[in-house]
Amino acid sequence: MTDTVPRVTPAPPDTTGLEPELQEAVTALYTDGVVGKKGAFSTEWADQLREDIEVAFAEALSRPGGAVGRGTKRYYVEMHPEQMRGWVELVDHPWVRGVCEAVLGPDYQIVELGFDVPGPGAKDQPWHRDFPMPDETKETGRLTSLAFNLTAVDTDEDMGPFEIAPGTQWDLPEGFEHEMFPEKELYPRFLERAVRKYPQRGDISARSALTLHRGTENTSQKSRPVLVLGVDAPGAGNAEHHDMAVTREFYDSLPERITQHLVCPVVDELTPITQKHTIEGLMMGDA
Ligand SMILES: O=C(O)CCC(=O)C(=O)O
Repeated sequence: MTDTVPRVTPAPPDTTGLEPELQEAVTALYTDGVVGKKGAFSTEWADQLREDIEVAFAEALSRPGGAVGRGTKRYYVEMHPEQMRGWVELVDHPWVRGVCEAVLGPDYQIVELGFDVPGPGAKDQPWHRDFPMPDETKETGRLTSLAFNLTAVDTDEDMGPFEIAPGTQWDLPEGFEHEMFPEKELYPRFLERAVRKYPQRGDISARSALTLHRGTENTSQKSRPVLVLGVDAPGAGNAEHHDMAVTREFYDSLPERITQHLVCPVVDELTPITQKHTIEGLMMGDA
């Protein structure tokens, strides 16, 4: 495939000495912009994740501003680590830790925990980035953040799978509304490259949120809840867009190798998160 659009020249970090699986992950993130690890967790672990998402989703829907629309029959909810029983295992998973460190450096910061719920009847989203390309990426060719996704259910063809256009993390945002939403004239470029993903319970993926992607039409009767863990390199600035917090008791129970990556407030009591109104909501419409 030829590249006719202006792009950033990628400058991947040195991976000498890393184990092959991590070298491959870094290469994939700098080429395709997405990489997966199958069966990182058990199906029971993923079922527990689904239960926790269901509880958090019901709670979020029960109050104003608890969930934000991301298009027809789609919601996004941000939550606190303590609302998910498997959070410690997730952030302590050797592949998650290894990929974060290899791509974002030893001082990476865990900044976001949330989930998307595309329900029955969800439509194709517009192709998008989750935020504009940071100047550092434009100027240096380095990725400064990662999004990890974990599906809470096995993904079937008719459930509106996640679709991604490999390599497009480097496209300069020319003709992108709000630097995140490419004009429709650019869609053929993404459709030509598009890959649909069918993750199963226990699988993890990591991607650059700059790689153009979208949720597709869900024609089934099933929801497809998917967890998002957002991680930054120091200075990437995404923490300020999130409201994640932990209690003192929880914080004190964590090993230092986890707390060293937490930049969120440590509080006496957790407050339910009111979702921020984002450009994504504006562009994708209400649920
Ligand atoms: O459907 C998905 O898996 C992702 C949805 C998404 O990208 C979004 O809501 O911003």
